[in-house]
Amino acid sequence: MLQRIDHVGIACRSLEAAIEKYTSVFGLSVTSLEVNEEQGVREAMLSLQPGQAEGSAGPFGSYVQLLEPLSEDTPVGKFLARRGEGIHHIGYAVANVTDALAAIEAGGLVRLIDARPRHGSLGASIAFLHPADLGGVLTELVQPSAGFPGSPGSPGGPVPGAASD
Ligand code: MC0
Repeated sequence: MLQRIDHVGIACRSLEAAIEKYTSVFGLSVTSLEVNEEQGVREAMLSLQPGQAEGSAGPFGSYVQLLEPLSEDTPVGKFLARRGEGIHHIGYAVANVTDALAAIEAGGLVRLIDARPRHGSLGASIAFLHPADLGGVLTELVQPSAGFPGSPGSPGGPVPGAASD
């Protein structure tokens, strides 16, 4: 079911400072900068594929995702207050997030945070699984957008089956 690590989500207090560090120390480039109101974050995706032009990581790239909370009363804001900066979650690519959620729910071992897919970075369709059932690791399922950078179409468009509320 899990195909690869799509991204590692890192909670930070200042998105600009974190971007500066990851670009200057590691030479990473910023693929996207987005505000996700539903998730309460400003976030940047930095491609881990060296030597590629910005925005062209393609469907098999993986990313560092830097997350700054929009307010204290958000998942990342509460995480920062409780634990400080650090790894917030791991996102795994799946072929179909709706199917993956159904299979995990049927297995009965892990609670779903999201019963239905939601909108994520780069136009992906995403859903979270509860960290209490996965050894303390907040886990995200990621179905990359068909309009992923490097493939036909454009990122950020509507995600089939994604919840709008
Ligand atoms: C909280 N806890 C975590 C955690 N956040 N454990 C591991 N990893 C995390 N990231 C633990 C706390 O330590 C605490 O454990 C317990 O969960 C309750 O903490 P809380 O602060 O009271 O938080 P809750 O219960 O209100 O919510 C926790 C929950 C929430 C994981 C359900 O953060 C959530 O719904 N997260 C999914 C959405 C999300 O994280 N969005 C931001 C990234 P103890 O043992 O002390 O009780 S959005 C994103 O990344 C998008 C843009 C994308 O990738 O495309």
